[in-house]
Amino acid sequence: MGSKTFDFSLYAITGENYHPGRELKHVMEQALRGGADIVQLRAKDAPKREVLEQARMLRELTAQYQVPLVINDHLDIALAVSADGVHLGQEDLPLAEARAILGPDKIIGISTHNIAQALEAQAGGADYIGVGPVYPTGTKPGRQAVTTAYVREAAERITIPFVAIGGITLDNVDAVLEAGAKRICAVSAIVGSSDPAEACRAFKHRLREYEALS
Ligand code: 3NM
Repeated sequence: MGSKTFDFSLYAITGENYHPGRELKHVMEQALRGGADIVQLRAKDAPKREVLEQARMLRELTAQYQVPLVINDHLDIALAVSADGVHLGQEDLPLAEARAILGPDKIIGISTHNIAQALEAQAGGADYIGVGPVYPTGTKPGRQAVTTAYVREAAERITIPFVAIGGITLDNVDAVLEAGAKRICAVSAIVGSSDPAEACRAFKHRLREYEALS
């Protein structure tokens, strides 16, 4: 496990397809204004040069707001822009290799879709895990939803931070929080919103309400 300290409750991930005609910088700045407290650059289909430019821009922006920036998949880009870490899927570079390259101080997050993967990532020194997709989502089509049952299981058995992800909206977030999530992550419900700042404020409000109850 790394020695860094970081914490977050609302994790905003980029998704450019969701805001045609609106600049990535503008949309993510709104999310940060609304209270997103960690940002991930996720640009699965973009050419690498473009991802690098976006990463540079988001590095500057997230530094202004003093929140961590995580890069999906591209370790080289994370290093090139001095991002705080990377997020890796089950098919990406394995955690041990990523840790060997990045060292102890970078954040490494791992997507998990069942408790066995979660326990493996935790034992392997991940800094946080994603738990999802909780609900079916057009952002990752064709993937079986794990439902809030997996969120509940993670809440009982996982000791590192975990973030619930996948199809989470303001209409269903209460069920996710009730299942024990203390951190939530969204693409479409934030960047696809006509008012990302307001969407983030509303998510943060729900997160705080549940935190106060627990
Ligand atoms: N990872 P939205 S679900 C990027 O389960 C991603 O690991 C998932 O987008 C996982 O908030 C997902 O629009 C999509 O559903 C999240």
